[in-house]
Formats: sequence, C-alpha cells, structure tokens
Amino acid sequence: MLYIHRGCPWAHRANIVRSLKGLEDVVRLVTFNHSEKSEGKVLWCFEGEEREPLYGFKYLKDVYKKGEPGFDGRFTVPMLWDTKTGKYRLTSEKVVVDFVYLLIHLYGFAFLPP
Ligand SMILES: N[C@@H](CCC(=O)N[C@@H](CS)C(=O)NCC(=O)O)C(=O)O
Repeated sequence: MLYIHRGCPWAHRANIVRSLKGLEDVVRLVTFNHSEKSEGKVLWCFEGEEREPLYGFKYLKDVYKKGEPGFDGRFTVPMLWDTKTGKYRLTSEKVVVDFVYLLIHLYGFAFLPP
C-alpha cells in the first residue's frame, strides 16, 4: 500500500515509479487530500467521511502507529506499507529505491530495462 498526499512531490515520485513499473495492481494507492497541524506536526488526513481502506483510519499517523506504537517522529509521505507484515518503510530520499527493492523482496519481481 502506498500512501501519498496530492501536494507532495516526493510522494508523486514514488507513485510515478509505481506506474512506470506497472505495479498498480500490486501496490494499492491511498491518496490523502487534506492536512492538519497538531503539536507542531503535520497530520495528513482525509476530509469528511472518507477513510483509509485497510483500517478505517482518518489520519496517516494512525497507520504509522500501527506499525510502531511508540513512534514519535514525523508522519511523512510517501509512506509504503507492507500489508503482509504490518510494517512500514520510511521514505526519505531513498524512497524510490526502497520502494523498488521492497517489491523485489516481497514479490520477486525483476526490474529490467525495457
Ligand atoms: N525527502 C523527504 C520526503 C518526505 C517529506 O518530507 N514529505 C513531506 C511532504 S512533501 C512530509 O510528509 N512532511 C510532513 C512533515 O514533515 O511532518 C524526506 O526526507 O523525508
């Protein structure tokens, strides 16, 4: 599962890789369209009644905390969530590389040039 926010260029980068590699059916996309601030942190979230499809959360922070209950860092996007293990991959500058290598690890895909 790839969590992004519409306004984040790094998140778009991860999503572009997802599309270029034809992984739309393997990695579901969840797009947050809203944000709030709380205690100096950005909280990516849905507006209104919309909820994230795996657990019904409104906030991305709750997915982070599901993976690591004591997590106290930034709740950044893009965030790649491994639905099999219930762990996430933090993203930083290595997001695309992590993304591709995680998929190779999980699914044994070989990414070769066309
Ligand atoms: N290169 C960044 C990409 C991730 C990032 O900073 N994303 C922004 C949105 S464009 C974010 O989630 N910010 C929330 C925050 O800093 O709390 C990193 O090193 O983590």
